[in-house]
Amino acid sequence: MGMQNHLFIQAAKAEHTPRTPVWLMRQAGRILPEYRKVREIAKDFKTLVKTPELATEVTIQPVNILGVDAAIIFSDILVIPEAMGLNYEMEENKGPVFPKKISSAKDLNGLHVAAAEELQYVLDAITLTKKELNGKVPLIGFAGAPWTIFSYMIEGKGSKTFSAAKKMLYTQPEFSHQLLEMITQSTIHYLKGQIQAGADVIQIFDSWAGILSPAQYSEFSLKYISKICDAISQTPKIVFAKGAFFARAELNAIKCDVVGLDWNMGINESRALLPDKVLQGNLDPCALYGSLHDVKRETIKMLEGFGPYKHIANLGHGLYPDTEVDKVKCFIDTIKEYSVSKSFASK
Ligand code: 1CP
Repeated sequence: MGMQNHLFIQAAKAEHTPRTPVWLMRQAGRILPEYRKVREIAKDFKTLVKTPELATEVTIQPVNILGVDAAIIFSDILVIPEAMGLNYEMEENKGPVFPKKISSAKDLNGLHVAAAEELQYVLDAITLTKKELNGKVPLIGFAGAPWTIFSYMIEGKGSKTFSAAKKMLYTQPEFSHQLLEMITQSTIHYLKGQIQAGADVIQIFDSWAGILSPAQYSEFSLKYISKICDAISQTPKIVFAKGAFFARAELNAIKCDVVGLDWNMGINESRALLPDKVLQGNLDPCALYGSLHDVKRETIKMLEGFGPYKHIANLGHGLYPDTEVDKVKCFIDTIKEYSVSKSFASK
């Protein structure tokens, strides 16, 4: 089955493309009224994630409605702790909560390294999505970075400071490494399973990278992301480490193809620190609150900053839920039109 739109995969492999490809983090399930309809049918988030037909439907919605150049499988990063033995609940309008959390080494007794088959519902959703996409655009598989997953397992929910998780790094470093290693091995199994099921590219989300010091980041996060990248060679890999501006030189040295930038990371500076990587990003999601005129101007500014080569257009973090659909379309259309009008192919 041939792929009709390879722009995203080509760009992820640092090949020249006729225009810059675009997709958005959190493009499924945040802003589309069509999503909310499916969500109502499913009743709750976890049922939606665990029903391949419904997960497939919401994965494909942004491809058809917004015209993005890649789909990302509808799931959550927190399926990994659940597969390891730590169940999560998704509270309406609040986010994830773990009824039990990990507080000490003895809690590791209830956990195991997950096998890919324990997340068969995600793998089935990937297989079905690939079939339904029928080669229209590539499909991105994903997982949380071990540090970000660790943070939720220790805190039991989201946090502004993640101070309980950080306390663990300071007070129980050995135990922290033990748990991070279990998450890493589970994630390797899971991502390999996703690739076998049909994922064309994988992205690792380190959403809470920016709350660690540079030294802690190397020791407790990057080391494990690097292990995952070393273990996976079948597809291009994207690493998005939100807030880890201080780790860009080190990110250049790990075995990934693409590095996601947030809006605090300057483009020229990032090019200099990441000469071997394709860059993804990095418009501030809040820029989409502006008028259509403003969105267009900010998007063009971003495109001019990156230039035509080694760039995948995206936001600097996930879309916010109250973003208007026409602003998102304007962002996407501006990228598609701009690239063509500038004859990127001749560069
Ligand atoms: O009921 C609902 O619809 C709940 C909202 C929701 C959705 C749609 C959550 C709860 N997760 C998701 C899906 C999701 N999560 C995807 C699907 C594909 C896509 O649209 O991109 C992806 C890639 C994620 C990844 C995810 N989940 C991250 C990493 C990306 C990021 O934004 O930093 C994180 C940190 C989570 C945890 C999570 N899940 C949901 C919420 C509200 C949160 C954040 C909680 C917090 O602030 O700590």
